[in-house]
Amino acid sequence: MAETADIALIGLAVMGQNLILNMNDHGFVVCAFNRTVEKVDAFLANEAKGTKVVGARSMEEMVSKLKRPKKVMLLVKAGAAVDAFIQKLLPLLEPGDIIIDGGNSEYTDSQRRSKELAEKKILFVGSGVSGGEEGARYGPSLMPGGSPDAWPHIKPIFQAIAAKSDGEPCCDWVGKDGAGHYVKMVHNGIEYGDMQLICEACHIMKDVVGMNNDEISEVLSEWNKGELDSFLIEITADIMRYKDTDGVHLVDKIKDAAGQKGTGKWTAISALDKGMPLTLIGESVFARCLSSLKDERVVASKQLSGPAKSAFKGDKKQFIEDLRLALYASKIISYAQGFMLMREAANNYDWNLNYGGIALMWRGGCIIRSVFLGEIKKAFDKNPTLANLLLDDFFKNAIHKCQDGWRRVVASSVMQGIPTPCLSSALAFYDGYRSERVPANIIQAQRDYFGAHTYELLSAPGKFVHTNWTGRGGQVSSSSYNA
Ligand code: 2AM
Repeated sequence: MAETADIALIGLAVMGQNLILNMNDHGFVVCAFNRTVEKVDAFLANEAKGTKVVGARSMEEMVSKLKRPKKVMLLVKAGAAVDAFIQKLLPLLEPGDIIIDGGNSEYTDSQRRSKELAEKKILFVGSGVSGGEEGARYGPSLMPGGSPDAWPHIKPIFQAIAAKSDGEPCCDWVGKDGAGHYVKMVHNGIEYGDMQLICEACHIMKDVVGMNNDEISEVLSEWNKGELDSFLIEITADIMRYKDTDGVHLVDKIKDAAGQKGTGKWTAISALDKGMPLTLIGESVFARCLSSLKDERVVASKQLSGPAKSAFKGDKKQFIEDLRLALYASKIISYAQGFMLMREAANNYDWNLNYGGIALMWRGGCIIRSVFLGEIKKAFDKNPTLANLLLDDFFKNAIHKCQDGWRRVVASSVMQGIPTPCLSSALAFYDGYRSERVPANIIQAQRDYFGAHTYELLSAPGKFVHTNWTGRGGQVSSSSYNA
């Protein structure tokens, strides 16, 4: 059998099919395979008709068609299906061959697979793929991580098919073992935050200012021309003006209970594990949880009261500008937190993450693509070891410019009883982060009071002491218990 294919792709659901067609467009020969083999025939006879795509009816046939080092990309359901295919591939591959998992895998699975396959001298890549079906077909954001030796072999294919931003591919090497899937997970967490922030802005326009859907849509379209220019603002402007066949806005007919597949939750869990204050993404996940308690909310809405509704009295134009500033500032906080989490993960797992490169990977192709990410790229280009995005001059000045309006918006929402978990927790984070002193000294005193956990004096760093606060109890401090 002639070894003619540049890469094999297993998994012919929409994402897999579209990635194959994208690779084909860029001159690569792809061998397609699927567990249900009939789908290979159907794909070749339909979507891939007239292309250079070849098919295989068995894994052996698929592997025999590949050039060396053989590259096999999996686009199958995350979890057991990936491990099952890896096990079937192992006897068919040789040292130096490459397995790429492009599914929505947990980064811990990619860490494990990297290690297991390295022992067998197979190069493993776990790659985040973002941009949905459209992205996969015409240019996704790709976040590959794993065995660095695999990168030179897959780089030409990955960078060719990726989205481009100012001519540069939205794809670069992220780091070893699970780094690619970790960065993709944080991307999804940030996506949760961005979506919730936009929802809160729409809610405020509707219930604080009293605007209708078309007016909200116009404001979003206007915002999309400036600093907030992004895919999610753009589609939300479309959503707010979209009318159903009966002329009624479709968005008002949709049940207000948000679904989730888990990547936002994984990001928040990882932040808790690593002790990083990822407050905005955490709130966005909990906001979805609260929304899904629809039945309980219906009951509570009839019993729990809030402030009386009042007509908007202020300067509407000024308030909408304040809201834009509040959204922008909160977004800066969310990304600053996301990069804090990635930095901590990099420290934990010994990843050498390229933060500017990550911003560029997210700049185009993916759901959170925005002009704003170009500014993040610039900040890390200027200072690759930047400790926190908030300390970059551009973002520092932006927050300073935004904060008065941001505070007015949060205050008005609180007074009107409109929930703004992300806008307001972002502000609380900002005020905490910029505080030299926070009241955690009282927590330390409380812990020492009830549990003899000891505390450190400002005047004697590193020395932990216990006080017998009541004169009762002993002088003994707790050393073994640390909950
Ligand atoms: P299928 O077409 O044979 O169902 C998305 O679901 C892709 O993952 C499809 O290509 C699907 O194959 C594949 N897939 C889902 N679960 C799988 C499993 N347990 N083993 C192998 N492939 C699986």
